[in-house]
Amino acid sequence: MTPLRPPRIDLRSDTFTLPTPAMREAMTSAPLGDDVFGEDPTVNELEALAAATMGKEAALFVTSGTQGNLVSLLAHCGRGDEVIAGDAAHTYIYEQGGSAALGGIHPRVLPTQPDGSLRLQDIAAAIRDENVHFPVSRLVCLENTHNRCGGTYLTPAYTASVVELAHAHGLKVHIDGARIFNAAVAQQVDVKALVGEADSITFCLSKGLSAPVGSVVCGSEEFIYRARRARKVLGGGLRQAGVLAAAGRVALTEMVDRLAEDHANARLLAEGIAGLPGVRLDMDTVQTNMVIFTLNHPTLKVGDLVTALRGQEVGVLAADPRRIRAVTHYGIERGHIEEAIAVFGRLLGA
Ligand code: TLP
Repeated sequence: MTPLRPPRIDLRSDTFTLPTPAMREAMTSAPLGDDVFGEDPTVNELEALAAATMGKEAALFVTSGTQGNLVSLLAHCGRGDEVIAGDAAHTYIYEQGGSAALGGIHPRVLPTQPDGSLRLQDIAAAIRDENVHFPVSRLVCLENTHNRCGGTYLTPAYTASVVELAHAHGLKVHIDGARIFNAAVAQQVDVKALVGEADSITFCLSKGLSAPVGSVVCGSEEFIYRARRARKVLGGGLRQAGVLAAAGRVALTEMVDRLAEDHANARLLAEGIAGLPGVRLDMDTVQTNMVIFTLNHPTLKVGDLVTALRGQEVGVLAADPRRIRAVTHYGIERGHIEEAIAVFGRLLGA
């Protein structure tokens, strides 16, 4: 098998970011211990920093965004409980239905709006009354920024209104905030305002923030205790995880503000390709570090264009059979975007 080689201009995802020199340095010198026993000082430090950053009591370092969402759902819900989520949510589409498969949690999906939100009236209508026939409505799950909607963000006011509605009916709220810092930087608000009174949040260190591995779940002490138990049964109890947490600490302290560059580059890319033959791109969706467009070209299908771009050292992903996604991140400079726009232009016959 030919070994896989990444494209030089890799816009497939911000998960492809490599650790910074400061992260590598921090990883080699981090004090370590056994984290299953709570004795890794670097993990403890990262968790305390993450909790304070999100305005929550406690935090838990986990291996990935998928694991963070799963342990959160397992900590909030029991078997037969129901989670209300969008039909385009990452937790619903891309996480193997883990909460149903492993936790017996029933998904109740609502139409995801083009901006990534769920309509308040849809949520209200989905909350079930007490009835022997029904599952128990337990949790609402939001996603900020929204992956399949093209990196659109939710505002503090919207999130607060969902939390208010959910809490009034005794439901909890979890935020899949894999890219919550992109949402904060784009809106120039403190990330705490985006989390507000939501009961839990997962955010990723290994996407735009460029750490090699890891995500963090934040919530109350009591919630994090249950999430920690769920992580252990999933085999996610790591030992000297401080080597990873050290990079995560650098991610949180040094890599947030520069996300604005990624947003400017995404905008540049979107403006550069929006007028090309076959490209249908709604500029209103280009709010953070993603560009998603529909391809309706006379000769090229999505798969053809993805392959042809790859042949010219530009990596993108098919979001679905009709749409292509490009993501900007650390390591992608303005010059790369200009090159990518030129390649798009040549291939689409502009
Ligand atoms: N998303 C990945 C892959 O699914 C394709 C990507 O490249 O965008 N929540 C959201 C909103 C996400 O976008 C992702 C990753 C996750 C959760 C899961 O994170 P990981 O990959 O760390 O399990």
